[in-house]
This record gives sequence, C-alpha cells and structure tokens, in this order.
Amino acid sequence: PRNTDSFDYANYHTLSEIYSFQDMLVAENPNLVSKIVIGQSYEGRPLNVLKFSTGGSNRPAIWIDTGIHSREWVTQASGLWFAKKIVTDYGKDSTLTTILNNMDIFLEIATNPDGYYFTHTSNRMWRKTRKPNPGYSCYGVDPNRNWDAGFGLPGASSNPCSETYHGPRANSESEVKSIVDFVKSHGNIKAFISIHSYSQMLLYPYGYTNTPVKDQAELHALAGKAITNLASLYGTRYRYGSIINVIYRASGSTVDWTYEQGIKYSYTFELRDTGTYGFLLPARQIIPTAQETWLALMALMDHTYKN
Ligand code: ING
Ligand code: ZN
Repeated sequence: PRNTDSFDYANYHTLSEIYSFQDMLVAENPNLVSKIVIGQSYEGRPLNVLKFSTGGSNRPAIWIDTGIHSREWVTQASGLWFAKKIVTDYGKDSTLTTILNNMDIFLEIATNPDGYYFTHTSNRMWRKTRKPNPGYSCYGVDPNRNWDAGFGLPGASSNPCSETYHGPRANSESEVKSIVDFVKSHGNIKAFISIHSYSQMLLYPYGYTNTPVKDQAELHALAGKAITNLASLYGTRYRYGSIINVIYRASGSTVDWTYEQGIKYSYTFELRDTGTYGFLLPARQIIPTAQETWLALMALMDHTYKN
C-alpha cells in the first residue's frame, strides 16, 4: 500500500510491512504521531514505539504493547488497527480527543521483532526471544517471565528449553530492558497495557503471589466495566481478575513489574479466541477482535485520564 488508508487491516502482515506502516502513519500525521526507537532487538532490529501526542512535555501517558510473544499474531494485527483508529478518531471522538489533549499514548506493535520474523520464516509457533542460550541448543527467553518482579520464583522455568524460561537474570533480554529503561526515564506513565492472545481474559497483578494488590477493588471494577463494553459489540465473553487467580502462577511478568513501579493501571489482555483456532486465529477475525478490544481500551484509558 501507498498509504495507511489502503493498508489491509484484515490480513496478517510481515515485520517489514509493520515497519513501513509505522513510517507511513508518521509521515501522514506529523503533528500527532512520531516514532521513537527505544532500543534494538538481539538480532539488531529497531524497537519502534509510536508516540501519539498533541503537545506538552512529558505528559501523563498510556503505554500499550502487542506482540511480546511473537506467535500471538492477532495482537500485532490489532495494534496496527489501533494505531489507525487513534489518528482517525482524534478530533472526531470526544472521549479520545480529550484524552489526547491531556495525555500521550505510546504503542509498541512489534515488541518481539526477532521472534515475529522467525514466525514468518521458520516456525509459526515461536513465542520467545531469539537469543542463544550458551551451552544449550535451545534459543530464547520468555519475555513475559524476564521482568524484575518475583523474578525466578515459581511460575517460570529455569530450563532454557522451556517456553517459560525466565532467562539468566532479570532484564537479560534487550526487548524487555529497552521498555524498562523507557518507563523509568519517562517517569509519568499512568497506565500500562500489555496485549497477548489467546484466552479472552483481562488480567491485573499479581501473577507471582497470591497477595492481592493494594488497588484490587478498583482494578477489578474497572476490568469488569472494560469487558462489559467489549462484549457489547459482538458478545465476546471475557473472564477477568488477577493473573494468579484467573490463569496460573506466573513470575517475572510485565505488569507485575509495572505495577510495582507505581503504574496503578497495569493490565494484560488475552484476546480471542478460547482455543478453537488459538494462535492461528483466522484473518477474518482480526478487525472484529480489534474493534471490540478498542472499546475495552477506551474504558481503561478514560478511567486513567479521570483518576
Ligand atoms: N499467556 C500469558 C503467559 O505469558 C500471562 C499469561 C499473562 C502470564 C500475564 C502472566 C502475566 O503465560 C500467554 N498466552 O502468553
Ligand atoms: Zn503471550
């Protein structure tokens, strides 16, 4: 495509198509969108973040990432649709316009680019990063077990060949460390939303401990509202609650770390479906998934703005 209007949101795209989409969106909307490179992946690819901002300096911000697990293709595809939705709705949708007149939105679409490339070229079911593990023939670390919150506790594996290998140390993966550095240096992120698939869940911390978070009542009520809005479009049913209660014990995960950094509105989505297609969600479900998820994201962002 020549521009983001003719981009095919209803199909899956390669990494290079995602990169060129990002550059087109920035070129078309220079007063709203910019591209920040927060680091590079193990294999040397840029870690691009789209910044949606109407001005100010270091405004309170909302972070959204998709594709930290590379095989969860509907998440990167939804991220592309969210990016276009933001530029389309700014100035038209009053809720989004108010949010963007006061806050910035950061969106990392290809959060694990080496893994994503690998899912297109070698192994569609690749989840982890692509860094070699010295002394082992297995590659990669689970980037959702590599964060410095309960790192290495039960809920992750110390076996480099496991899909949930936590890595040699917290933040060992550049794809994780680059976000850690960005979040710390920004210092004003109010909501952090990390998007996975599949299972249809909206989750908040903790994953590494049964101890409820201080803000459990508020986070639970807001999650309930978000999934109610989500379901209003196509009737898609979500479960919600803390990670450990709703899925399983998981240590070193993204939103446990962001919550412990003081980012109260730390949430993880698991998008469609519940297992019929799993990671291989048919492309015809991309736009409906993105549309319904957007309603939940708007609920989370609006609440963040108002609180
Ligand atoms: N599931 C997540 C995983 O990494 C999860 C579940 C979410 C764990 C948030 C911890 C925190 O196991 C998928 N599908 O990746
Ligand atoms: Zn995942």
